[in-house]
Amino acid sequence: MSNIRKTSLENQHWYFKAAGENGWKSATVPGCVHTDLLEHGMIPDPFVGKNELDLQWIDKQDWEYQTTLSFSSDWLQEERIELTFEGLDTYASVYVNGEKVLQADNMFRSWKVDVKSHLKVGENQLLVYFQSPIHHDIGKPDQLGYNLPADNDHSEDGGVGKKKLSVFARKAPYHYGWDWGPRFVTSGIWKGVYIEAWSGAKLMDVHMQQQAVSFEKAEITAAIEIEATKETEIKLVISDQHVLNISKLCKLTKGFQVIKVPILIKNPQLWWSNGLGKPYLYCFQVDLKLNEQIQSTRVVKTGLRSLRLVREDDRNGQSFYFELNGVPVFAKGANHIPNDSFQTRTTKESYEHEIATAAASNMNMLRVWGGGIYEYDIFYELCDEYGMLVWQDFMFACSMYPGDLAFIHNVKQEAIDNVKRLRNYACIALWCGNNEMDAAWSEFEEEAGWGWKQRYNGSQREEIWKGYDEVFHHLLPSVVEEYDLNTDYWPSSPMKELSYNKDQHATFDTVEKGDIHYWDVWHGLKPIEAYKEKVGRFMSEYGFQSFPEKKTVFTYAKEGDLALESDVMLHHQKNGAGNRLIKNYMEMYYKEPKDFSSFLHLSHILQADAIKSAVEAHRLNMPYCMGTLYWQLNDCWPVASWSSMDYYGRWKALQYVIKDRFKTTALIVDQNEDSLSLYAVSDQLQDQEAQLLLHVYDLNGQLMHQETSDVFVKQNTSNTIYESDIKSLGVVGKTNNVVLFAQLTVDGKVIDSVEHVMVKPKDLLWRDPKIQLSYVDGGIELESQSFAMNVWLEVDKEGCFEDNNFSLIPGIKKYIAFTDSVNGNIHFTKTQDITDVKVVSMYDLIVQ
Ligand code: BMA
Repeated sequence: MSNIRKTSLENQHWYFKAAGENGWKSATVPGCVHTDLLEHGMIPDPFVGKNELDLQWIDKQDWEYQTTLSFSSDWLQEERIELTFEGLDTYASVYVNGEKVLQADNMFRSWKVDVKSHLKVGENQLLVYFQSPIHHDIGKPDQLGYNLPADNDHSEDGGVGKKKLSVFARKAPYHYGWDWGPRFVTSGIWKGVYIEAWSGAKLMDVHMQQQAVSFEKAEITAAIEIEATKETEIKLVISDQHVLNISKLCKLTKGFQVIKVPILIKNPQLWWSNGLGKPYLYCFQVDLKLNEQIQSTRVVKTGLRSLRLVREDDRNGQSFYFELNGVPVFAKGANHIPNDSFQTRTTKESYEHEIATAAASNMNMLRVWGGGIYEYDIFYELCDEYGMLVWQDFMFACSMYPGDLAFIHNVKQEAIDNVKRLRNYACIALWCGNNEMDAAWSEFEEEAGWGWKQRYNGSQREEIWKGYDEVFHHLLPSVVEEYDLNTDYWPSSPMKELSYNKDQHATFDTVEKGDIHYWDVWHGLKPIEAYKEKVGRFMSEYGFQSFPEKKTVFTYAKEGDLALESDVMLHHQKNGAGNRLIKNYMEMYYKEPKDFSSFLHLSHILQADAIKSAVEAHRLNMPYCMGTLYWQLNDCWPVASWSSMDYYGRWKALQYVIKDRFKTTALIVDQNEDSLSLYAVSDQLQDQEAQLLLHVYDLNGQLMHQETSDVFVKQNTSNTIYESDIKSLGVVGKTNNVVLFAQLTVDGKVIDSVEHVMVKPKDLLWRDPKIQLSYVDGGIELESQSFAMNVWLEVDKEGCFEDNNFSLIPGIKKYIAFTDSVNGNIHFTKTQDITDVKVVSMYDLIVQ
């Protein structure tokens, strides 16, 4: 028990109203005005139909939130009484008993203010006044003399014409709209708020700096920040859940100080990313004792590991990979966006569902993309627990920002706050300055980029780049260096290297260095096969859209809206060309879908097939390529998007394909014009002696060709284990009627198996597979009479199957378990009873 008095202001009565109006109504804190209005039935559901467009008035309005605080005289006798807002969205004035105590202007900062002199015994009023972010910033483009580029800012939907205001507010960029997100410019107390009263001394922060970590020892420095109201003697006690127990007597001076305590842990249990080992967590506790009594306590839960980004010249260019505890890690994962347009209503359970999904899908890295928020702590806690590395962007994306001193100062404080908050998490692998700004502006290569700089005259261009250079090449790296020295910084994603010449900028073609966002498939309309040609050192973005499943579509659309180009379907598609692109790509690869429902379903298959091609190309090029993060894991509302899991956490076909293709050892088929290769890609840290079995069947299940061989699968790399020309498989002239089945076994245990068809799905000789389904041991068993592709299981219960969107070869039965995903509990070891499972396959979706 510490002597610090702390009271959270979250569990008390808050009220809100539009400024200048009467009638306070109850409010939820943390929360935001949109969700409070919704709670009172004052607005319709923002996600339904085109309601978004009717709710744009909310951000043109100022809002007030208030509550009452009661204090006893004991509280008021303490020397310090500090009010902390962990987050205010965004332009907020805070008043205590009518007196202004704080002016906030950055959603991403936390604010602490001493309010002792404003408080009285008994009831006190706390009021937060939010100025409309739109009114606050509307004059800024004119002041600047030009509009800054911000292509995703849906200013016109917001009724402010071409004025891109998102860049002026240090507020989640996606609130202003994105190519997968609606425009809801929120206001509110979006994170925790509390009051602490104390006297003497208090721990302000503890940073467990991991100086050097190896299998033998962990050398750590606990950097302990303390604030003291007077000179005093204290004792610091540092312990963990094992034997660590260090005491240190210290003399404090009045004010702020940092005390550093070295810690040595012998033979530490290391933290490993998912797939490589256990993500072991230490629980360090620091107690500050005054007169042998605990005055203040901080707990830091973290994993011990060495982690760095390795960029070294090699014969192919320059490496780009993460090394964890000395092991080069192939990063498998996705880009994460906020889980809700109103992020305050994302629950712990939905975060757990997301991270458990990532782990169950054999991922080991997520990128917290720069157009959203620095995530809540729970996100990183879960990443630590599940062994999920985090590539952390600073919150700047696809825009250029102002570079005036006030803005830069604000960004500096934001960076310090967030680096300090997140630096203890074991998962933090990289700090990255921004998303796509270096490539989009392309300062040193006139012809490249997104055509932004051409919109400005010489001095404007200079001014914009100067601001960029200051923030991303000076300010942010220096904050990382000062506050989180052991984590690497990368100025922009994607980028080749910081060279200050034309070699700096990544393009779709610069595959030898840095990271790449490859969008020539999808935005660039290239065929899916192009994924194979453009494999870089680290693929940090590439993506392919699909619609959400029908159940999800029905949360925003009515039966009558179910048409590709209906107003409502188009409204829930924020990428202008999106619906058409899906249709065009679909025509390239598949037969015509039977009806609209089949079209929705086929869009999942298309997306899954596309991303599968990309992931396989990336993995089989290991160790040249050492990372693949597809765009995007999740959604912030129900929408057609690049996500593999929709707003409700429902797995699309892609999620299952990812789970399968990200297996620790994966068997990959690579077919070219007239040859075929098989790869065993291993992320395992031991070599494996394996057996490869290869069968070719006709679509009725008749075996046409078989081979077996012993193969050696070298650890942590991609191995070519089979090469053949198609001729020798005996399938020439019959490729539309065959399926290749390959299986890798180690000591009799199947490590991976794949089914591969040799022509585009639309060219296959389709016949009714007549799938039979039976319920066994709580799971289900399936078999088919002829080859079935994209077999899809559906049940009227939220949860995930162990596998889905799979193939069935006649004669080979498949057993599938189901897990409900309550509390993110995605475990397939113990299956749960299900009944009424519906099964369809590609055959049922297409016109014969
Ligand atoms: C990348 C991302 C996002 C965007 C996605 C799809 O550019 O960084 O900005 O949503 O592509 O267009």
